[in-house]
Amino acid sequence: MKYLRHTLLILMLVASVTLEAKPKVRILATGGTIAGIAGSSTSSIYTAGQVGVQTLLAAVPQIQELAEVSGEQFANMASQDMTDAIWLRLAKRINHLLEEEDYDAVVVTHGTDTMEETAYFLNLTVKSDKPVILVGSMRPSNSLSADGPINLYNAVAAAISPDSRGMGVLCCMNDKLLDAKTVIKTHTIDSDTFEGGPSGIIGYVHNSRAYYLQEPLNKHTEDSEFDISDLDELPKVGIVYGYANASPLPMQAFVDAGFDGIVLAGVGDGNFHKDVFEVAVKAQQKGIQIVRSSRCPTGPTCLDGEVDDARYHFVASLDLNPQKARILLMLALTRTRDWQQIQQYFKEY
Ligand code: DAS
Repeated sequence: MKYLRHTLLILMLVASVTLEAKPKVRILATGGTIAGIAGSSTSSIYTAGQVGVQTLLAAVPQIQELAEVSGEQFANMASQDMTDAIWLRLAKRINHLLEEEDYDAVVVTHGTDTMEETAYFLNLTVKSDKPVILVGSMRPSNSLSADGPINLYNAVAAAISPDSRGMGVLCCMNDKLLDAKTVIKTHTIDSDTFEGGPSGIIGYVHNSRAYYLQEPLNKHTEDSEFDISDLDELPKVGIVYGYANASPLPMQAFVDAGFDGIVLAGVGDGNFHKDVFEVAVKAQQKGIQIVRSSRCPTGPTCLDGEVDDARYHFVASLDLNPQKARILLMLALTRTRDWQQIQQYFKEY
């Protein structure tokens, strides 16, 4: 009898250790190529946002060894159709999952076309230091050597890695971890398309673990002062592309449409054609905030380079490209119209 009691005690101890609670990870599926279907396994002609979250999870059963993973079909779209309204709903859902439903991390499956923008928007609006990781793929789900399954597995592996906490919102693609501020899609079709700009990748995933090389320098997530909890819409901000002999019509159209802000994807260090410049000065005088950014893929848009920003009350985007400058300007305009305070936000975020 004594032997039986000892054996039972040992079995219970072993069971308690092996059944140690796994981290709870929620997968929010929004569509993209990772959920895309091509005409055949070797075709690159496909439709994004066709496969449901449960199918995505079924393709990677190994994920269940990492964490207690559950899926939620948040949307199923091509991310070129992403909207500000969906961003607001997504940020609120993530905040609720992390703060009210006590999930340990959230992974968002997403199209690659606007993944960098969604990541940066969430970087400024998620109010938790728990990992939030966006993941996609460059090949459709039924492709020969589809990259979605391993990307999804790696994203969950990174999401449960203790070192991922406090890193801000990340993207996980092709074994790389990229931070929300610097991540950029650099190639239209290459599976290694995501890069981290001049500062490079923030880390990588190898053998089911995340390894970090650096930390974000900018404010993000729970240190962010932007609160979207009571917002149902965002200020209207458009982007105007700069080029030789540029027409002022696009910028004038935004002014006439009553936009709250306009970002210029300028040439060089955020410069614009004199005809466009005239419209920008008048727009700023009407209270439409102008932000100078650049079409150059790397390098800062500096304050007072060839443009006297202080004189015209323009803001320089510093290290943010046009698509991310638009996001920060939208959120800044939910708090202030003061150009100097907005410029300070561009220094901090
Ligand atoms: N159109 C692309 C998108 O949904 C497909 C992809 O690359 O995910 O972003």
